[in-house]
Amino acid sequence: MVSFLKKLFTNEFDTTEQLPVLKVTMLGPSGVGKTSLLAAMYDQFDQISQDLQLRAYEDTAPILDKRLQDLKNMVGDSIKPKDGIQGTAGDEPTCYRFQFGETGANPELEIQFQDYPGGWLEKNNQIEKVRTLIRESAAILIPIDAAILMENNGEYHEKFNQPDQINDLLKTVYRNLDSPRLVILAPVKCEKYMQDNPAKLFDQVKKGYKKVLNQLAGEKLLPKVAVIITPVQTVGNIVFSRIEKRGDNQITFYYRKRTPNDPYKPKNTELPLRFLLRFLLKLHLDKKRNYWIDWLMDTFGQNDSLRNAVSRFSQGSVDDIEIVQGISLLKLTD
Ligand SMILES: Nc1nc2c(ncn2[C@@H]2O[C@H](COP(=O)(O)OP(=O)(O)OP(=O)(O)O)[C@@H](O)[C@H]2O)c(=O)[nH]1
Ligand SMILES: [Mg+2]
Repeated sequence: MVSFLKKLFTNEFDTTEQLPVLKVTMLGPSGVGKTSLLAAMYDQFDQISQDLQLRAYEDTAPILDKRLQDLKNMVGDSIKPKDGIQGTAGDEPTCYRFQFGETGANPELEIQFQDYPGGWLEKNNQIEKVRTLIRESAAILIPIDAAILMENNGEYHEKFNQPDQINDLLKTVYRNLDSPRLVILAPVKCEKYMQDNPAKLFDQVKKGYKKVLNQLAGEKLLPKVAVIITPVQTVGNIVFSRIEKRGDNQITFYYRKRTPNDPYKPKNTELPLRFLLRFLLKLHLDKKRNYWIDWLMDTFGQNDSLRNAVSRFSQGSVDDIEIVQGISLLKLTD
């Protein structure tokens, strides 16, 4: 029903007007859950904010609706995530486009999420495309496969979450940064750990991404880069169960339902977006101006009602997040 309504509204809401564009890159190797996270964020947004709306453009809605259906189907009897969903394919990054604005008013902003096949991180001829995406993006969203991070003392973390490759990428792209950026570390597939011991999950993220965090906390980047950790439960009620190893390279992580009748019940899927908007609003309030933000901030600046709606949304409950650095880039009140 919701997706039907979304489609209906998508058509109505579209305008031909050119909106200011804000780009966000999904960054991470194949299979961590980039596309699924995006679909889950989109699905839950309506239910979380009454004042604000995020509408997928016509070309975006069907792909994400399909992915959502796949996620919801995971709450079936047997769960074997590595089999379930097809990875992102193609030679060009997929750009998911959304119009963002106040409910009942014209959209004010286009938010573009850039998604690409995670395999590109391992291909020399494609890595330049990923660098360009990051360079053009105000924020990057790094989904982390939490089971891989946490289980077997993180034995598979380097190999499958590839923190070193991410570190190398940021080293090149974030050199001489000319505008503030937001880095969101988002553990997914984290249902079990958020239930058992959230503090341990946060700790492991900081250990597993130590080089990245050290780099971003360097003298030059510290004032310009905000870093947050926000675990997102994209499915809810599906928890890690076991690892199966066949030969050296065939490793499968299995998940199970907590109890047989547990429903699809995502949690905290709106947090990344909440912080993204908070980051933008803060930039506006600080009047930190630069080439791409200029245009964008004019939007917030001229529209008090939108600014207030964003401010309300972005200050909602924030128990399950940690601001690692850059609180001054995110703090709205003293
Ligand atoms: N248990 C569980 N599995 C998930 C979750 N999110 C994604 N998955 C599974 O993880 C696999 C990879 O998810 P994708 O979203 O396709 O990952 P991706 O990063 O976009 O992968 P590429 O497109 O290949 O780069 C899929 O089989 C999903 O079913 C989650 O929250 N919990
Ligand atoms: Mg994908």
